[in-house]
Amino acid sequence: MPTFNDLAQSVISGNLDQVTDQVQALISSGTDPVEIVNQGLIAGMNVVGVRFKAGDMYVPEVLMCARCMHSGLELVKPLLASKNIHSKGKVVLGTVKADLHDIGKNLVAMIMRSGGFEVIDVGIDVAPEKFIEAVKEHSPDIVGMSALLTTTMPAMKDTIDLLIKEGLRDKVKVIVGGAPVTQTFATSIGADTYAADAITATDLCKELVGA
Ligand code: B1M
Repeated sequence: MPTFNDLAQSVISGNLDQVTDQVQALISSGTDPVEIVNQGLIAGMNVVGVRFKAGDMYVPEVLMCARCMHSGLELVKPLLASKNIHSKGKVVLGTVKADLHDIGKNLVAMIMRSGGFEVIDVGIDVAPEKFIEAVKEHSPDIVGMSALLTTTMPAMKDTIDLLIKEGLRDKVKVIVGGAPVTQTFATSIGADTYAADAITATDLCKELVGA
């Protein structure tokens, strides 16, 4: 059976077949899907992040790693989803305007669903107006925003400001996250809460809806 380290290495090398085989082997052996994600897939992606920053990896290679991450997540998705059936609340979730990073957001969606939330995933590059449309259409309990770029973090504030302008701010709680986001930033833009990872995000959402 592959180790978590084997899986992380396969993500780092962008080897899609190997990632698929290893995730399937770990699932078949009864390994906790949350551990497969955290200790295998995310651990690999963390190394990719460090190498990308250092200039040791380039965008096409990172995209291969991202593809591996997506495929791995897709395989564990049904296991996470089947963990809970009663809806604890509704979350509209998206990556903010001009930001195309979706791995973390997809992971947050998956863990929230496994925690019993109904998640309406509005995708990437979501303009404030599109968040508002989704709030009007779905009446969620929570709006969740993800940003991975320092340049796109201000779009979180723009979205909260538009919620206020549209008279919707009191009707929803707002949670923000993503690598460059901090509690201080979240407080400064008027979000209700900030989470550093998907599991904390899910726990905090439960607190926000009193579940
Ligand atoms: Co980009 N990228 N990228 N990238 N990329 C970063 C973010 C960067 C930090 C890399 C670096 O330089 N070290 C850097 C940002 C610098 C900055 O702004 N400070 C960067 C850059 C510069 C760029 C481009 C501008 C590069 C270029 O083109 N020159 C470009 C921008 C494109 C755009 O968005 N407009 C770009 C492009 C890309 C790819 C397309 C190649 C690819 C994205 C593929 C995809 O998402 N489909 C990519 C990737 C993969 C990364 C890194 C390497 C990995 C991100 C990731 O998926 N991590 C990233 C480096 C890094 O973050 N260290 C980097 C794994 C994921 C599980 O973690 O998303 O942080 P994360 O999610 C976490 C938590 O943050 C949290 O939960 C998750 C874990 O449990 N979380 C939330 C996330 N959202 C949350 C929401 C919540 C709560 C928690 O509540 C709602």
